[in-house]
Amino acid sequence: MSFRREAHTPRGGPDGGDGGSGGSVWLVADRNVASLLAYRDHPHRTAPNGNHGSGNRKHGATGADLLITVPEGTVIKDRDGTVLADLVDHGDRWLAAHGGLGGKGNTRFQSARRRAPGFAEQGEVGEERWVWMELKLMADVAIVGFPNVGKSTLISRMSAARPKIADYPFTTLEPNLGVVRLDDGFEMVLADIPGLVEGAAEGRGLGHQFLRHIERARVLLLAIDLSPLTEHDPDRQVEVLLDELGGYRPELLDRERVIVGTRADLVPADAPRSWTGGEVSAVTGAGIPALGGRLRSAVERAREAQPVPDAYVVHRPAPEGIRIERNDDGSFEVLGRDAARAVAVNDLTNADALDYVRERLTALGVDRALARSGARNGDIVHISAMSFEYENEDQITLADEGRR
Ligand SMILES: Nc1nc2c(ncn2[C@@H]2O[C@H](COP(=O)(O)OP(=O)(O)OP(=O)(O)O)[C@@H](O)[C@H]2O)c(=O)[nH]1
Ligand SMILES: [Mg+2]
Repeated sequence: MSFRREAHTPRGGPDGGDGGSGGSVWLVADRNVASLLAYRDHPHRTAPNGNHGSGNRKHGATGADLLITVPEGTVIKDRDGTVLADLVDHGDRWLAAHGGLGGKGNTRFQSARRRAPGFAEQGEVGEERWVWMELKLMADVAIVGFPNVGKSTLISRMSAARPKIADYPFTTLEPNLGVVRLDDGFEMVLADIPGLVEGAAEGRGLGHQFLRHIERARVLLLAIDLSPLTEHDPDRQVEVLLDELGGYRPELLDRERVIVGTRADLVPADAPRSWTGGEVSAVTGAGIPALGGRLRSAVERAREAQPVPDAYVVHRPAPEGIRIERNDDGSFEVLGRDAARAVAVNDLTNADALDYVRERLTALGVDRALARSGARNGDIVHISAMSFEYENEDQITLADEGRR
């Protein structure tokens, strides 16, 4: 609230500008985010307030929207499990909490009857809510290899996943997922899947069941056993694996791929070595950082190459109009954004302000709605932080007529 003050105009008119609206909080799907871990550590996110309006009809600046990124495939639910939004593809966004509208400056309340409004509208309180986020994981990298080559050991070394590890084939019967987090915060999801055998494409071993899980991965990591314990030498393993992948779906051969030799510590120091594909030992940790770097590059390439789908905004219908509820103590509650705004003036001891509130509530039909809900003269009515006694002139008239 402000009035113009100049030396030669002692009683200047109102000149308070509007307050700026608060920023909203949006959740945005981003394919470069792989987990919701950041929200476990920092669950509270707040968009900035708008600024106050000021004299000289200056409007306050709007608070910037806060865009927070979540992985593709994040499902958003409320407390009771109702799905609010499903952010499937890169760019999909959902308005999680609406910033409050800025209040109108006193300039806006000037009228023929109200020359010098001595009140201004309060800014609306921004929305505040808890949401539950759940991630339907999609693997960036699927680890493909013969049984018992150390796939599960590798994922347990690179992520927090703790799959069963044992020295026999087909220890892993279901895919295991793990989030790999590099030092600079880069994240990718690794999938450890059951071992593949020759003839898998025709259904041998765990066959199609596991190949299905590979289909959606962006990058294939071929884990090739370098240890002398294996049936096929490394080059033959690569050959068979590629044959099986191609036999199942030829396009899998066009997928980004990284090849790495595993169990490198089991190779005798004096053995002749022909393998040049890079190697790791999940036991000693040798080669693990380098493998992380190679996978990262491949994942980044694959994410970039993926077409950006048409992003869409997930809408939720805004509550409209006003609603009346009865409290346990018999008082009435008037709910609804418009009603709350009508009473949000900064000074309710100001007669002009009260006049304005009355006008607005009547225009919104609050009187009629209260009457329909059975309000009687003298009942207490709450709107936001304001309370008043219900008083309906029609009722009084009716009562008077009744007595006559
Ligand atoms: N020395 C050594 N042993 C390893 C290494 N990685 C895995 N192993 C051992 O190799 C065996 C098989 O490891 P897993 O990780 O279960 O192999 P897998 O490829 O997941 O096997 P399946 O799930 O059956 O397909 C276990 O006994 C591991 O301890 C390694 O880098 N060095
Ligand atoms: Mg395994």
